[in-house]
Amino acid sequence: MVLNPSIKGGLSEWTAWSESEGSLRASFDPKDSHDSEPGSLKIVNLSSEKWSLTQNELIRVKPKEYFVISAALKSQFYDRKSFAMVSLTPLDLEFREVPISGPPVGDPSEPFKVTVLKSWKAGKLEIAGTWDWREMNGFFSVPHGAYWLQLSLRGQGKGMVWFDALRLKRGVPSGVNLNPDRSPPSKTYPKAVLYKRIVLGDYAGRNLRMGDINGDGNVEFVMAQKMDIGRNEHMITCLTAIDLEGKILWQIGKPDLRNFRTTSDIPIQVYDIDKDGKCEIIFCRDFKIFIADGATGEVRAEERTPKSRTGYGFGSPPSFPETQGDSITICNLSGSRWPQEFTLKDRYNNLWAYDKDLNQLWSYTGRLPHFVVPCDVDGDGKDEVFAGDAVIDQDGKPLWVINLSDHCDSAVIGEIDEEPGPDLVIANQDGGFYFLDALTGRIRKEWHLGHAQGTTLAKFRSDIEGLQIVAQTYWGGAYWFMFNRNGNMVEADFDRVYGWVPVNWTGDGEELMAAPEGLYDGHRRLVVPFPDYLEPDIDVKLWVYNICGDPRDEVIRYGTEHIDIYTQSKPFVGRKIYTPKRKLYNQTFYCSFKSEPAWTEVQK
Ligand SMILES: [Ca+2]
Ligand SMILES: [Ca+2]
Ligand SMILES: [Ca+2]
Ligand SMILES: [Ca+2]
Repeated sequence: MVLNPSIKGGLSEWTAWSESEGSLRASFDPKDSHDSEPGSLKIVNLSSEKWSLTQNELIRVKPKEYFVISAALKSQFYDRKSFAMVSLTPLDLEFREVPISGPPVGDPSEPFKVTVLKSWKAGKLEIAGTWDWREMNGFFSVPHGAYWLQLSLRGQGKGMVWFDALRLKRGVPSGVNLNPDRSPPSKTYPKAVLYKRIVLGDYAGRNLRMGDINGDGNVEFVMAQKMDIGRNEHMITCLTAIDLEGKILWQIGKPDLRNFRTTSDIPIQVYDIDKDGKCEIIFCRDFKIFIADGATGEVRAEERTPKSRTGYGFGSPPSFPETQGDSITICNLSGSRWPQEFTLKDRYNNLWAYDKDLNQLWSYTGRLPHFVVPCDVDGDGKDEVFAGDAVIDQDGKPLWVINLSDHCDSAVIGEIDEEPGPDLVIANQDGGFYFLDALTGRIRKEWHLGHAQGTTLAKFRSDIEGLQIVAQTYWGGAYWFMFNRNGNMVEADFDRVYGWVPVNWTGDGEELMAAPEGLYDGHRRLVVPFPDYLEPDIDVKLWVYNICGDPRDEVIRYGTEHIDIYTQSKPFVGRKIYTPKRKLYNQTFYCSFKSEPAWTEVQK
């Protein structure tokens, strides 16, 4: 079936609605067209309110049917909060909207699991800012319980938007595999063995950081608790450092299990900023930035956090004169031999850069993501910082700014496609997944698949050229996708997600994906189940680190009461072992995970 709604033939088939009476103008624009037929539908909205045009006829569908939706959109909006979209709403047999329920199976890429995932977010093509015609494509599976789809064009804010070449087609994009591989894997995997089980005390927190904080060659854990303050801010209440035996090394603040939960990142990283072999603790608390000695927790340096700024007003307005900080990212702005700077951000408007002595270097105001991504994009040895809507040079000046609908949940920058030069992949919530040239911001490909939440870059499949991108959606449908290096979809799963943390389990160059119950390969097969795991039903989180034995990863699985560390049952055999390049010190809940190929000769 091809549905080609008559958006050129007048408005008799649509019902118009506007929150602000008399502010909506919808008309046929004879002069502007994207496809070979003349004209397009032009909508002018004169108010900052919401509007919609809903197609009178419903589209008959069955649950689990696959559709590709495509359209060309062009926009001219006057502020950064305005947007428009093509939208499909799933309806049940009684014409009520079908809610999407959870919890998602697998690591959902949020720090929490919920049972209701709210309204369906797939089947939407969103645009914001000012753009010439952009072809936009989406792919979806009709949600369980939905028998009708209602098509609408909707938006909010002052400006103009044009729609053309709207198509809805039953089917699957070419080259996409929908089903997990049922055949046995062609290789055998070392089994997972429980290396350590740490029973946590009243200091347990959803936020876990790792690093060698005392220079004894072993990794330690720092757990953070926090409480909500103000409108959308949070404050670290307690930091506790424990060793691999679960012994408390030091504690800052007062532990309280009521402060376990968190729904976002918090401003703390564990990182050796002076390169003396012992990690420092860089964190915010009580409206101050601290650098504390990792071995003792004693404060070495402190500075007041920056003055609050409303910026473009995304999220809630600031509650306090100074920012409390949302996340900290280590970066190399000075081009030194190791990264010695960091950025601090608020939600979701401002970013401040600091050196290791807590001098503020610059600040930026834009549409901030959850967690910025540092990477040397222009090849001068100094990091640029991707700040959600811009790549910012090391001196604070943007190389480019882009205006996409919604905000960035996660992103990765790396050598992804075949053309030399870094590429950027953005998961921009309801706005979609984007593949861009990192140096110019040019969009090479975009996919509209739901609430784009996670992007991971790693080598998951030896049968696919280059690295793969694993992507997840969350709100309104937890779906999982794999893309090849050209941004073409190769795998899709609308029933579950598998996790986003890559695991170098075998050392043979192919990584696995960490899920709460074990490790999946790039064909969605559970190849390494975790033995004896506890807390099966709650939202455990996963991370990787080389904690013991050879350079292969151990998997850290942590919940409310335990940290479990899994290692391999067998030693590595071979002449060279996979040791991918990562920045594990920049830890976030928001799946900006990059694992790039590197190998180490095994010493005889
Ligand atoms: Ca240590
Ligand atoms: Ca140090
Ligand atoms: Ca650079
Ligand atoms: Ca290891």
